[in-house]
Amino acid sequence: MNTFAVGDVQGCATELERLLDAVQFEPGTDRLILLGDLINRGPRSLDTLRLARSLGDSCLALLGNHDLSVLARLSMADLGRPLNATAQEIAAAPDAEALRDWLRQLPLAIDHPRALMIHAGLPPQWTRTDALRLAGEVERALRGPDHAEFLRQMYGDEPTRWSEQLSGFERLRFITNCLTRLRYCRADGQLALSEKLSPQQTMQGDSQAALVPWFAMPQRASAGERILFGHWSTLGQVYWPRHRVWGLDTGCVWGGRLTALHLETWRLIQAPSDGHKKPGAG
Ligand SMILES: [Mn+2]
Repeated sequence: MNTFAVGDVQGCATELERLLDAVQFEPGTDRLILLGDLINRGPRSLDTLRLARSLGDSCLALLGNHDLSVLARLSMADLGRPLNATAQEIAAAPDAEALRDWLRQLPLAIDHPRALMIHAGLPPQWTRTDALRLAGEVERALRGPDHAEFLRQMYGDEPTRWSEQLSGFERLRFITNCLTRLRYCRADGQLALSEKLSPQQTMQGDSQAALVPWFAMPQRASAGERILFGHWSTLGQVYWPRHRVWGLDTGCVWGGRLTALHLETWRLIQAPSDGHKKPGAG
């Protein structure tokens, strides 16, 4: 059995098919793990969802911020809010309900023997066990009867500091923001959710000096754990040996590459992008 963890596909189904061909992926024998942001931005979101779902137990997938955003839009459309192009395409499909239900039961963290897997990041206070337990709280909310209300309450950058005392939607929002959106923390351990630049860029300006990539935070409680994540296409480097983390979003939808990590050998396999979006185009 071969296990391949793949970074953000973002609707680039053609590149995903190319990558699966390149590794001679055998459904039923091999396993594909998608690190979130399966959809949005790219040209073939619906096909990406259908492909992932059609693989059954041979595909595990994480929820990313884009997947959650489409779920939220589909949910808010019931209130008359407009859909974006991806949500529209999914809503109009004959298998829309099945795809939406499939998305809604995806996890926010995967406890794999070879690594902890998340879409974005962890705050410095959480251990691996914390991350899995707290991801479970959001997963239960998404699968439960109040999922539409959770999706409506999900947006926002507050609170910025973790406390086990947080409760209700504030607690769920903090957990969701870490696992699906986080790139940087401030030196005092608060989340800095609006920062998207690469570490090289943030180190150039004084105003950004206090920002630290989440995985480089001193005394991070999850230090020592091997962690795989996506979400950060401007990172500029896949493997960070000092921190034992792999950032597998290599910007396929921006004209970069789609990257797979073979977990049995730690070998990287990449498929070139057909080139879809210019950075800044949404
Ligand atoms: Mn993302």
